[in-house]
Amino acid sequence: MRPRQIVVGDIHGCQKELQQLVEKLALTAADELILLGDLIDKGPNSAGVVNWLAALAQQQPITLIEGNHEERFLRWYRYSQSDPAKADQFAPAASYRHLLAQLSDAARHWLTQGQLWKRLTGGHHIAVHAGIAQTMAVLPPQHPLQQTETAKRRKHGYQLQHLRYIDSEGRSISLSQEQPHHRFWAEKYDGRFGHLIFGHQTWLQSAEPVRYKYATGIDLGCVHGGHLCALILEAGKETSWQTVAAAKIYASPSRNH
Ligand SMILES: [Mn+2]
Repeated sequence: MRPRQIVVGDIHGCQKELQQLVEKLALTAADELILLGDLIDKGPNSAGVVNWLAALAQQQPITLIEGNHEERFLRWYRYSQSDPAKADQFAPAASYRHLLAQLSDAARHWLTQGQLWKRLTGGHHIAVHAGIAQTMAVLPPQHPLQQTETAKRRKHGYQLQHLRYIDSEGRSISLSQEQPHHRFWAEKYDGRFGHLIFGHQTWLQSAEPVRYKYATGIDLGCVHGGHLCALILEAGKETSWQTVAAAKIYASPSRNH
């Protein structure tokens, strides 16, 4: 069998479904897992997911794309080392402390090794957590939120982790500013960087990948009682996909961010 690149959507602490999915995939040592981010928060066992994946990464190539939930947790973690008063102002500081306490040293380190995007074999597909607005001319650096980068490039990195809706000029709209005439970014994306495989935006009503002309969404809302989805590529071409249905509804979909 040829080595596969297997892109996995938002896990959000759903360890049981993740393990079922990986079992279904029957990985060989040459297969690479590419996790689209948002491994943590909302669901039943964030620490279990990260500990398990960090251990799996010892025997399997795994690429972690950093989602907005990892970005926020890691921001809190850095403050907890340098400025505890500021860390305490984070809304979920108590749950972050609990998560940190449950992570193995190896898992905590592994979680800091994420990247903003990855170009897959063959060069045609890019894995990204949220999306890319049509106004972006150059991809930001692959490694997130380095303070040495210019503010503009850091902003672009942030967009890759958060983007949902855009205005008529293609500019990113924050979740609270969203209007009915704004469009989902993938409807307008022109393929300039290749075909994007993305998570972040939940399609609870779909049991299969959601297709746009130049983008494919695979967050099927496992934590909200939907499915955990994996898109499978060989030699740079999509060959199939796999899903596992959630065992239950772990979190209300109304808080979809
Ligand atoms: Mn997200």
